Amino acid sequence: MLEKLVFKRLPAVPESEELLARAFRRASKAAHAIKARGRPWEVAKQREAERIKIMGQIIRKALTKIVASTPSLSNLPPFYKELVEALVSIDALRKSLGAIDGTAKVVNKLEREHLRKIRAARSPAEAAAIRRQAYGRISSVVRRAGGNLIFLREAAEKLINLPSVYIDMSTIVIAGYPNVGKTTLLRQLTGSDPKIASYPFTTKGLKLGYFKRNHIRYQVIDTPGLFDRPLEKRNPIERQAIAALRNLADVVIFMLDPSGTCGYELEGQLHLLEDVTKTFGGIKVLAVANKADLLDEQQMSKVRESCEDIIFISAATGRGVPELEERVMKYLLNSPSSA
Ligand SMILES: Nc1nc2c(ncn2[C@@H]2O[C@H](COP(=O)(O)OP(=O)(O)OP(=O)(O)O)[C@@H](O)[C@H]2O)c(=O)[nH]1
Ligand SMILES: [Mg+2]
Repeated sequence: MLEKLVFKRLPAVPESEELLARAFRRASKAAHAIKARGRPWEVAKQREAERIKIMGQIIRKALTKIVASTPSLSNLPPFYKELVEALVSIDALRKSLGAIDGTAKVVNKLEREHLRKIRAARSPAEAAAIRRQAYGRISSVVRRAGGNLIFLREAAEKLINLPSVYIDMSTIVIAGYPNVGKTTLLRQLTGSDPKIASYPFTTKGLKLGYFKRNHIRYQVIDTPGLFDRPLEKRNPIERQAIAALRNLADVVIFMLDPSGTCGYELEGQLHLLEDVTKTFGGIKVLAVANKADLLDEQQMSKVRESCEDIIFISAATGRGVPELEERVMKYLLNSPSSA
């Protein structure tokens, strides 16, 4: 079963002043629309009541919509959980959503409380004073939630750009140091076309591509460059790569650049390879040396010394890529998860 997961249905989160301005505007419009029937001061009272009702309603609706349209955090598949954690922190997200939910409830309470008072008001002036008091109290409650609204808005902006992945599709993850040619290989394997550049950190999020073999689709995930360092030192961009490796990879293409044109020594790259192989114990890691078009005999034998199984390719020219693909397919077709 294929399951494509998306974060595309996130709410547009307004800032507190924006929300208040919208509520004031709508409330005043609604009050004017009331037909003048009955004694003038009864009409005035009705108008004040309408303003409180509509103001409260607009705010409550906006706030509960934010909470309701955020995907349930407890039911997220592990990959997305790790991704959300890396980018925004699940705990902070939960707290903010809780606070917004609480604000909606307080607004509801204030609305009802002041509507009751308006009903008992004895003059238009008194009704207007009560309405002003309601506006003031509701406004300050909404302003107090302003920080949470900004946090949720920024979180939504980050999450909405997350890729949709097929959780259950056979998946190849390309990993390695920055600037070694990972994205160039994604393009060779799948024809997808994300940005490639001659400097590190070009890829800042996960990039996806697909290819078909014998009517079966395979998912290829290109990841941001990783350095050789412990997880707790990794930044949110690197942690997306880790989330893909840990949760989605059936096989990893670990790319080395022995030419040094990436800007990093081979030693650090080999150490990262060892670390990735150890950390994700159950997953097959294929070591690939890229930029073969630039390598001399000495550079090649230096890599062979450290990894006997190394596959030489040139992602840029395509040399060696079909052989790499064969190795990947052979592994995927024989792996237990392909059953
Ligand atoms: N000569 C040569 N250059 C290559 C080869 N593969 C990639 N490059 C170049 O290496 C540079 C980096 O390529 P990318 O594919 O962006 O590398 P990346 O690993 O995705 O980089 P980040 O996303 O920054 O981690 C680009 O200038 C590519 O054109 C290759 O096989 N041979
Ligand atoms: Mg890249």
